[in-house]
Amino acid sequence: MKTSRSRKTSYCRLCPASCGVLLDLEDNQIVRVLGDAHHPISGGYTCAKGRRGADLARGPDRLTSSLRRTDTGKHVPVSVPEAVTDIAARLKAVVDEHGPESVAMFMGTQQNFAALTPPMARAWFRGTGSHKLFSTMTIDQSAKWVVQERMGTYLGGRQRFETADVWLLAGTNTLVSANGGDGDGAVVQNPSVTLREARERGLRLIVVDPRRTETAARADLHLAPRPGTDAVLFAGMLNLVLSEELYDRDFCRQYAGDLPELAAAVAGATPQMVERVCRVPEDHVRTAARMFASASRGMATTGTGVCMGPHSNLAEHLVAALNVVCGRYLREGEPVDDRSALGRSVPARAEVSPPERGFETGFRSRIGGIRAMRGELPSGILADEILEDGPDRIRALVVSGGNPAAALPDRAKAVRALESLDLLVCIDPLMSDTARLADYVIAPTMMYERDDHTMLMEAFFPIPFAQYTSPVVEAPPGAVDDWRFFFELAAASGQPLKFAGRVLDPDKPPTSPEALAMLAERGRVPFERLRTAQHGYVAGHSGSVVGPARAEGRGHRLRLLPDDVYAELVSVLSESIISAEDPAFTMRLTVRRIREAMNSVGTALDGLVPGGHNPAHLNPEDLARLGVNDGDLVMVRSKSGQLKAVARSDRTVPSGVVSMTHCFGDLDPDADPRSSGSNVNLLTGRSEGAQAINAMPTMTAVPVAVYPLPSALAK
Ligand SMILES: Nc1nc2c(c(=O)[nH]1)N[C@H]1C(S)=C(S)[C@@H](COP(=O)(O)OP(=O)(O)OC[C@H]3O[C@@H](n4cnc5c(=O)[nH]c(N)nc54)[C@H](O)[C@@H]3O)O[C@H]1N2
Ligand SMILES: Nc1nc2c(c(=O)[nH]1)N[C@H]1C(S)=C(S)[C@@H](COP(=O)(O)OP(=O)(O)OC[C@H]3O[C@@H](n4cnc5c(=O)[nH]c(N)nc54)[C@H](O)[C@@H]3O)O[C@H]1N2
Ligand code: SF4
Ligand SMILES: [Mo]
Repeated sequence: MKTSRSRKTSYCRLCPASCGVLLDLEDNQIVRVLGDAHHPISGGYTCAKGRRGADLARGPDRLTSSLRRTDTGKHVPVSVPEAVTDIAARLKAVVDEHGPESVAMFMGTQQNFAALTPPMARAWFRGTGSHKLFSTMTIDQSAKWVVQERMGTYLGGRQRFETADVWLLAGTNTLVSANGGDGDGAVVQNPSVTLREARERGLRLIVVDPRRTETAARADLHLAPRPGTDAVLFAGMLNLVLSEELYDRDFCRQYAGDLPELAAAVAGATPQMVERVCRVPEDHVRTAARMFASASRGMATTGTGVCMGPHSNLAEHLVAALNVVCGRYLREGEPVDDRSALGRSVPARAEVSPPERGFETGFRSRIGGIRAMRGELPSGILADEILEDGPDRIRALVVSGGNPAAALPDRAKAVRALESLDLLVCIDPLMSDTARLADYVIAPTMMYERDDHTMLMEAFFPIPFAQYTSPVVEAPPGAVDDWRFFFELAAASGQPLKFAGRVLDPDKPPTSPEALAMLAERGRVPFERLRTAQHGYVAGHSGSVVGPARAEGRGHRLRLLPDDVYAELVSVLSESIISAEDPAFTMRLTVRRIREAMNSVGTALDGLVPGGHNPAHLNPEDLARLGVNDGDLVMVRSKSGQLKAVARSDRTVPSGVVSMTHCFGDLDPDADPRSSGSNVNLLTGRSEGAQAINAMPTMTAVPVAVYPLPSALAK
């Protein structure tokens, strides 16, 4: 029979970049993924994992039907309607006995790349009446939420990368992560070319990263602080900018509160002190502060390297304060930064929304009295919420597009918690670690099998842009769209489902395109035009400008130095905290990402990740000191635990640092790290400390010790 061949356009949904792709089909199977050269944003770029996107859907781990765990612990196929009926009944039993707070949901990274999943999952969850909502944001960059809650928000918008003459990237390796500062949308698509073009038009790049990353290698100035010392470094930068009067007086006068107090508080962070604590040469700190502050436009943005360290909330606050004192915001009359195309655009005003400190009033957990922020409890307390006795202990958990068994701090405890639940439901197309532990695994459609649009990713695009895609290939017959599972679960539980401003009729599910249209009805892109725009739709600038402050907003100021920030700053600058060394753990474990995997996605795909594992990257000098060769096994220990890993010699890593990526490793901690890698969260946990407010665990700059491991002990 003749092979039928065709080519379709779509976009990749493994990360926020949403690269345009061309899919070559043979007999209705995707045989090749290519970059779409006509795509207005990604311009033909794809990364290694994006090009394997179709293989993810076909690999041996792909679930073609949902699964139920039997009494013997074996997973057997179950139809979605049967699973929904059972799950609804079991949730009801839990709620009848223990109340609604015993039900929880964990929202993972991959649920965000299907436009319908987050709103529908949240709509189901709201109907349960529980407050136990968790997401990866609180094991990622929730320091950014904390900053807004304590500092307030300037409503005029931020200066953009596209028109900047300086940019500072701290703790983000955007050439690999396509991140550039979560939600800041700097250098996301086609990062290498985007960065090169920016530098060609004169942008000066400062990178703050202990490692000489791919991004740092492109910088005009690379500061390589000792891991975990960002708070001191940024206090030092602020000190220089304020004492040398390089700050924006006009912006500060109108919008900043506590400026003299901040100046006094950072006065002790002299360049000499920064050099001592951070090991960044004095003159580099001076050059960085002057380069940043004397340029006219551009921000400092951060990634996980700052937001996962000790004192992450303080460090992030100081970075934000640097942007404020340099006035890196849009003023009245400037064109707005309006990248919403399908989403609703919010008018920009030259006004401050004062800090709300929502973490002081949200739902209070019995674990450490931690409170919800923005409707979520921090994932750092999820395991305790399940394990610790109490009337509202979590007994049923629904995991949507996440893999908490691999991603949560203190892996051993996280796994114990997930195993101890009365009911664990995991919606995942692959047999993840979490799926292995689940009572029900719901098999959803994967990216090229569903209708979708880019509404939730607009903040990551450089211009107002939207794309729609229909399913390109058929889903396995047993798979269900994620959103449809939540719709059916709400219906089976008799819960109202509020979605896109209306209550949906449980007997009349919308089609996916109908639901996508509902979501986008307040946007400015006509839905029918969107659906026919093959390479996406460039919406053009709205023409709006930043409006004046309203009368009631004129007195509001950004709080640069609230009392709790002040107290932490004083104690950090008193030095003893940051430089205190435990002689047993003198090295520092740091976070990193790799091109070939997106958290756990791709880690198990044959031939994608080199060697199939995540090595412990170490400086060659450290390897020599340990008597270890590249490829040998090492043991890494922290106060919280230990792991075995394959050592990799890497000159980009400074001496004294172990750089490892996350979401690898078998559930069995004794498995050979050469085959499936090592789970870094065996090293994180309570003994490494957690932030007040958001219970953010320390996941970078973790004190560790490294030992050679004879191969005989590998097993
Ligand atoms: N290819 C790929 N892309 C991804 C992901 C992935 O797994 N793979 N994950 C996605 C997700 S979920 C996220 S949250 C984003 C994260 O995006 P990024 O935050 O950009 O993540 P990384 O590339 O790990 O960059 C973190 C950098 O911080 C540095 N660092 C470590 N410790 C410190 C420190 O104490 N101080 C400073 N200043 N720097 C430090 C590390 O050396 C590293 O280069 O990436 C997203 N994109
Ligand atoms: N030690 C340490 N721990 C970390 C980090 C670190 O740097 N160091 N990083 C943290 C960060 S930033 C994050 S964001 C978290 C990541 O934590 P998670 O988001 O929990 O982890 P992922 O591996 O991204 O989980 C995504 C899951 O979704 C599944 N999936 C793929 N496509 C679909 C789909 O279409 N529908 C559904 N329903 N599921 C799908 C995948 O198979 C995978 O199991 O880890 C955190 N943990
Ligand atoms: S950067 Fe890679 S994973 Fe992200 S959307 Fe583009 S091709 Fe997909
Ligand atoms: Mo993340």
